[in-house]
Amino acid sequence: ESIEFRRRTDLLFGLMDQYLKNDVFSIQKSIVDHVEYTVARSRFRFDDFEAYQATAHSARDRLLESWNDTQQFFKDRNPKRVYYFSMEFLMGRSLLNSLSNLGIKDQYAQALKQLGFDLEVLAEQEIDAALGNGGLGRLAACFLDSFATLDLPAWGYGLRYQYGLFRQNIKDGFQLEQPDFWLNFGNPWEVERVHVSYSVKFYGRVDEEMRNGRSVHKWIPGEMVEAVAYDNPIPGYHTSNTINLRLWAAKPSGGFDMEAFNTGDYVNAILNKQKAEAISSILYPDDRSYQGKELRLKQQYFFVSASLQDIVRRYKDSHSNFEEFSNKVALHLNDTHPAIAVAELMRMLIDEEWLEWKEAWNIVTRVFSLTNHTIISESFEKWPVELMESLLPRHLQIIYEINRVFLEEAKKKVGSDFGRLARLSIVEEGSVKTIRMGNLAIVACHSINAVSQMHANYIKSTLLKDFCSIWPHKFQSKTNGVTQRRWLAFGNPALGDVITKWLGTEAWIKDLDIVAGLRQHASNPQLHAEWNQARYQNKMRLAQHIYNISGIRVSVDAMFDAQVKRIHEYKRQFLNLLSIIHRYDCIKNMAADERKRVVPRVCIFGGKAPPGYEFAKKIVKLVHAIGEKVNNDPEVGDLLKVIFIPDYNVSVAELIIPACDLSQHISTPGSEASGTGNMKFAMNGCLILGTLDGSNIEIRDEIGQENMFTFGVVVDDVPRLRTEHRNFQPPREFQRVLGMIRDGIFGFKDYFNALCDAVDGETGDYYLLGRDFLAYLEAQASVDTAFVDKEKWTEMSILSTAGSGKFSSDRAIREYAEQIWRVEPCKRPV
Ligand code: 6GP
Repeated sequence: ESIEFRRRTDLLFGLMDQYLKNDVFSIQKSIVDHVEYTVARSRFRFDDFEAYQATAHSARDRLLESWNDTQQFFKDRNPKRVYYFSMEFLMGRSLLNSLSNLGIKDQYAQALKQLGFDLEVLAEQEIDAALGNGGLGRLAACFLDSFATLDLPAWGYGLRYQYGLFRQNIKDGFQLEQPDFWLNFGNPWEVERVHVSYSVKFYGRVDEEMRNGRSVHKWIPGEMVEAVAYDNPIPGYHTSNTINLRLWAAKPSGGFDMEAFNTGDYVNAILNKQKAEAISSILYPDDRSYQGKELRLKQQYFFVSASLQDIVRRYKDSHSNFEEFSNKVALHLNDTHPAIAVAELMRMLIDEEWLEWKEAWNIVTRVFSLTNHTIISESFEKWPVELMESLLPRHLQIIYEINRVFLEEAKKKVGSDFGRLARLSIVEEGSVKTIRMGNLAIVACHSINAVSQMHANYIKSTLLKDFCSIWPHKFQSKTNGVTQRRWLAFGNPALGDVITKWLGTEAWIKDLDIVAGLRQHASNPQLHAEWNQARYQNKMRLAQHIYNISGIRVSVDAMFDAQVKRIHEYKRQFLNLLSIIHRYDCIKNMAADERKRVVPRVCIFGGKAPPGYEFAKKIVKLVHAIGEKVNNDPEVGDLLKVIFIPDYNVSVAELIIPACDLSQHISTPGSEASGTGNMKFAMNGCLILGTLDGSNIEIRDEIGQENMFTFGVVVDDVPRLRTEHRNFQPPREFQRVLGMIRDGIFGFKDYFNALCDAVDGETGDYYLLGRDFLAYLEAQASVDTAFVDKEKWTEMSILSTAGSGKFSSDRAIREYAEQIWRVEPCKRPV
């Protein structure tokens, strides 16, 4: 047998080209081979899309080599691993990012050029992977990039939705949602692992029996669904590590439901099984509002259960008991969406691994940690007890027991302050009894972190106050960050080259703090020239895109001013629009020679409104209505343009962010937990107009107050100002612009009434637009003044980039690794 084994091994070695070669010729060969054998076209005739597919497959081959070796290396070393659980990963495109991280982009560009293709053009063929809504999902994607780049033994776990975030179509200025069936043309960036699959149970009943003098619970499920793994390799930058994002897809399970097959209703039995696939079919499109829908809880449990089974199996490969579990495993919950994992791990340890309650709880409380991403208490998920009892009967029992033990403990600390105990309780009494997933997670996690300093302070004194008073040590702040690779180095190569030249090194791509070195050159005219040249190129590219989608020509000499993000009342796109109306009104009332002094602006909006959110949808329409009026007014010309860029997503962001002079982050203080768009813009030398909310405050501290435009009320005053609303008389300017909307200057006047009522009606301007209006106009005026002084502006722009070192996700992930997960790098040698 051993001779046979040797013979086979020798044969395999002989067959293997140790590693794929990355010279131009080998790359060309691999691309045309994929054209012929994967895409199944003739190598003599293929179009851009087919060329993209073949190129992607060729890149994938290289990713897989690195992926296999990294996983094998992790297996051999067996370090503590961190598993990042997230319902959302907003990845965007992969081709350029993968090639750049692998360090083979130039070779690919050259290889394709000789074949008659342009890599950048092919890259545009790729459909975004939009498995997320916005902030939280994009943060998860940036974190994966940093995990890999920092050589951390990390895995991402999530759901492989068949429909990503809806596509936003605009018809007559209204948003229409269209399904994003992104897998239609196949997805070269994933590997289906048919053999990595687990059964996930739902419904049914729990039987209790005695075994060896101990009462044991047996969950008899009413439904079973298979979770099949799809692996997505995530390469790090300039490292040989490639980590894994494992997404689960639901498939009908075999072997179950046999009874149904005997009833004679064969066809319906099969159709019913087919319904299982619905679990992973669609991403819920409302960020931070939940509707208590059964399917959503099913999704959450489905991916959590499969992931934990996978993790426990991996652990058991090298351990015979659970003593080492918390030294080998860190489980991170990206918001409370995966919080059912707490109960599921308890269930597995007790019901399947026979641990005692105390032992199991000891493990659970050492492995879990949580990030909270929001300030609004409504977005803390709650599940009706009735729903949980039917879907996850055993988990409900476990949650009750966790709560009972916890409240006993809590009583020792807070005495019989029943109001407080009721707020701490995982179970909320009321007309509908619910399970508070936030409380469940907080009770179980050893660390709960906010996403900016301000967010941490704020929730500690509001939402989490009661918990904070009993467990102050559990709460931390980890300011968000973004990957400078996707968002600066690869997304804005023109500026990236200038930065590299002036710093004399590319090292900033892995260590963003180094960009501080630009400060010493901030007033150098030569740098100014190169800086503006790079930014000009980007503006041209965006102007072309705007022309392509709208037929509107914008002047690249105008200030490009963007507010791009999900549309929400608290983000105050409406405030921006009201100031645009004010600007328009001023221009209209000016004499011709006065107009010469107006600083021309292109106001750019982008963002999706949650499908059921009327307010946000009206905002989309209002942007279009104002644009329609302003853009066609010959008296206004280039002085003001209002542009809505439809279907804002990661790749559209990559186009907009490098091209803007100004970006707006103007939420009411105390409502944006952090924000990450602000960081991306600042890194790219775009100045920020913002309120003192979320991470704007830290950006100001890093970049300097003098290089930013801040305005408005401060967070501590917000509650008081809200209650004093009745005595507040909004300024004349504010009333005038609202009047213009109400009078139908932009048409659709009845339709927009609801927007105006929200800020000047009796119910009272909750987000304080009226309060902030004059301060905002003043800030806008100083933006204009600054823009006229080109030298000053360029210096501010350079200093923005120079001050953005802290906002790299590498810094954030390093802090998480050291202070929360206690995991260390595990770098595969080349
Ligand atoms: C967002 C926050 O709104 C944003 O401020 C933050 O930057 C981002 O998370 C990343 O931390 N929250 C969400 O996207 C969300 O769905 C439940 O919260």
